[in-house]
Amino acid sequence: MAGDNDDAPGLIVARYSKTAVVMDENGSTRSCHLRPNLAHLVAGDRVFWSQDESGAVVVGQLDRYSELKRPDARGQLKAVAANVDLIAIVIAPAPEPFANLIDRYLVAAHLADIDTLIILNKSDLVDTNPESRALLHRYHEIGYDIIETGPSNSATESLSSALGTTTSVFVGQSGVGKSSIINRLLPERELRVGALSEGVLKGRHTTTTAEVFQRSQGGFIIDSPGIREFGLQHVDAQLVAPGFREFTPHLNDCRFRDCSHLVEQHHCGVLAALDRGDISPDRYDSFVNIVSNVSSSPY
Ligand SMILES: Nc1nc2c(ncn2[C@@H]2O[C@H](COP(=O)(O)OP(=O)(O)OP(=O)(O)O)[C@@H](O)[C@H]2O)c(=O)[nH]1
Ligand SMILES: [Mg+2]
Ligand SMILES: [Zn+2]
Repeated sequence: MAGDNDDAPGLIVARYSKTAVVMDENGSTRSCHLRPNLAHLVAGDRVFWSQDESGAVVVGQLDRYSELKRPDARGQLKAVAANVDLIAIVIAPAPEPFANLIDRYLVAAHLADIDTLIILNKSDLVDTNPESRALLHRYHEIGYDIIETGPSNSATESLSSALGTTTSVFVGQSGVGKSSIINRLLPERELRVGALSEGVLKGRHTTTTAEVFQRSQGGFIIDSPGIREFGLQHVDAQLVAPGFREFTPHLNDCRFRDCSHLVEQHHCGVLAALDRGDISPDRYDSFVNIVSNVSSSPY
C-alpha cells in the first residue's frame, strides 16, 4: 500500500471556493484544500494530492487536454470544466430554447476543439412546443449531432450509447433537465432536481457548481449550473465564422482574407451563400449578433 505521504493521482469532482472534492483511483472521494497557486482548478482537472497533519491537500496539476471557458460575472475568462471530449448542449420545449445560446456554445466548442451533441430533452412535452423539435432538426441538417431524450428508458439507452465512454459536460439553460438526464443515466445516484416553477419559464437554478459523475461502463459526465447567457466578447471576430459549420465551405469565396462577412460590396462568400439560401437567415443573424458583441467588433 502506498504511504500516506506519497502524492496520489486524483480527479477534481467538484470545486468550492477554498476546497475541492477529489476522487482517487479507487473511486473514493475526499475534500481537499487547495494551494493558492492551484486556485483555478475546476471539475475534470487531473491532480496530485497528499495527506498531511492538517488534512488532504491538492499539491499539483496535470496539463489539461481541453477546457470549456466562459467569462464570469466580472467578465474574467474562467474554465467551466476541464479535460472534456464532448459538450452536450441541452434544450427542451420549456423553458423556451434560445438558438443564439446554442450557437454561442457551438462557437466556443469549435474554438476549444471539443465535439458537441445537441440534446432535446423532455420529448414527452414536444407537443406543447413543436418548434423545439424543428429547431433541433435544423441543426441536424447543417451537420451537428442531435438526439432526443425524455423519461423513456429507450431514449436514455440511446443517449448512453451516443455518449460511449467519453467525458462529457452537460450545459444549457436552467430547468432544461441536465441533472435529470444525468440521474437517468446514473440510476444509483440522486442529483438535486428542481421543479420548474410554474409560469417562470427561466426555471430555477438548482445545480450550483459543476460536478463530475463516473459511469459504471466507463467515462464521466459533468453536470453544470444552468446559464442565461454565454459571453463570447473575448473571442476574435475573425474566429466566429469558422464556428458556424455550414459557413466553412463559403469562407474561401470571400475576396478578402479578413472579410467581416458583413459587407456585400466586398464580394463575401458567406453573404452570397445567404442570398442563395445555402445559409439560413436565422443562423446568419445569430452570427451578426455574436460578432457585434465581441470586443474586437468590426462595428
Ligand atoms: N416532462 C419532463 N420533465 C422533465 C424531464 N427532465 C427533467 N424534467 C423536469 O425539469 C425540471 C428541471 O430539471 P433539472 O434536471 O433540475 O434541470 P437542470 O437543467 O439541471 O437545471 P439547473 O440545475 O438549474 O441548470 C424538473 O422539474 C424535472 O423534473 C423530462 O424528460 N420530461
Ligand atoms: Mg441541474
Ligand atoms: Zn465574407
